[in-house]
Amino acid sequence: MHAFEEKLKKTQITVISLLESAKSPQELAEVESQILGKQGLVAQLINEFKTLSGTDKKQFGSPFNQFREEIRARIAEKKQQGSPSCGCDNASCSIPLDVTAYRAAPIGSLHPETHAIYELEDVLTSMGFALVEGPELETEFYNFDALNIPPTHPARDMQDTFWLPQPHHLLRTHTSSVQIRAMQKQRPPLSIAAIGRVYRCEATDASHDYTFLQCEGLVIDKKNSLANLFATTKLLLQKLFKNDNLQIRVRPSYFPFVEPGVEIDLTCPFCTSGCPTCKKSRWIEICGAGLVHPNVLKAGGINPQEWSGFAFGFGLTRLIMLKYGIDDIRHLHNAKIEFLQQF
Ligand code: FA5
Repeated sequence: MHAFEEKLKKTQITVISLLESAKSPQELAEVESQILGKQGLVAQLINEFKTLSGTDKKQFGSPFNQFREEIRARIAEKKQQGSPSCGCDNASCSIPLDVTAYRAAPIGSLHPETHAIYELEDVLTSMGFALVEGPELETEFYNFDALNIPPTHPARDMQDTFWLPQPHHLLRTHTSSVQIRAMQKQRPPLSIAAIGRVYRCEATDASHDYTFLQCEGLVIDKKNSLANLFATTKLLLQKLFKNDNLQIRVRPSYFPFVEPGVEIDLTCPFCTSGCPTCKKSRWIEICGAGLVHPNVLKAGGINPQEWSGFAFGFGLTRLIMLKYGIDDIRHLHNAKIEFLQQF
C-alpha cells in the first residue's frame, strides 16, 4: 500500500476515535482543532499531499478530498448531537439530548389538610349535611353581632381578631359566621356544614396558630335537643376516626351563640390507657357546641318558637395533628417539602 494511502487510513481511524472521545461541546471544539486546525491532522496530510508526484496526486486527490468532506460532515453531525445537551443549564453538560427519553415530572402529593378536608366532607355528606361556604373576609355582623356577641360583649376578647382597615370588616375568627348566612339562604329544616379557614390574632405555639381550619355544623328542625347534638357529634367522630367504640364526654361551657353551651371531649383514638397525645387523660377536647341561642335564630330570620337548632364547631387542624401525630401545628405551614412528603 502506498505510504500516503496508509497515512490516510490511519488518520481516518484516529479522527473517528477522537470524535468519539469528545463528550462535551468544549471537548468537541478541542478535537475539531486537533483535526482541522493549522497544525492539525488534515493540515499534516495536505503538506504530505503536496510532496506527492503528479501521478500520485491524481490517484489520491479524489479519496483525500472525499476524506476531508467526510470529516467535516462527521464533525457537523457530532455538533448537532451534542447541542443542545440534555436540556440542563450546564453549558459543558456531556449528556446528549434524547428526545425519546421519558422524563417524569416530580409528583406532588396532597397536603394533610386537604386529605382531611376530603375525608371529612365524605363523612358529613354521608350523614346528610349539605356543604356550604362563607367568606374568610367577613363583617362584624356575621362574625359577632348576629351571633349574640354585641360590641361591648366580653366574649369578643375570647377570639382575638384581625380587624381590617374597612370599618366593621375582619378576618373571620370562627366558622360560626357561616350560621347566619346559611339561615338567610335556606328555610328550615336545614342541616349544613362548613369547613374553612379562620384567623386569630394570637401568639403562636405548638398547638395554637394564627390561622387554622374549623368545621361548623348547624342543624335546625322542629324539635332539636342536646340528645340529637350528642348523637350526631359522636357518630361523626366515630366515622372520621373509623372507630365505632369511640365515646364522647360533655362538659358545660359558654359560647354566647348557644344556650346551653358545652364542650365535647372524645375518648383518645390512639390508646386505651393513656398516651402522650391525650396527656394520659384518655380524653381529648374536640369541639364547642350547644343548642342555638334564640337570638341567633331571630338574627337569621327564623322563629325560635317554631324551630330549634344545635350547632357544633371543632378545630380541624387539631384533629389533623392528632390523626398524623404532628407535634407542632406550625409544621403544617412552613412549606418544608421533607415534612409534606410524608403524607
Ligand atoms: C369556637 O370557635 C366556636 N365557634 C365553636 C362553637 C361552634 C361553639 C358552634 C358552639 C357552637 P373555640 O374558640 O373554642 O370555639 O374554637 C373551637 C376549636 O378551634 C377549639 O376547640 C380548638 O380545637 C380550635 N382552636 C382554637 N384556637 C386555635 C388556635 N389558635 N390554633 C389551632 N386551633 C385552635
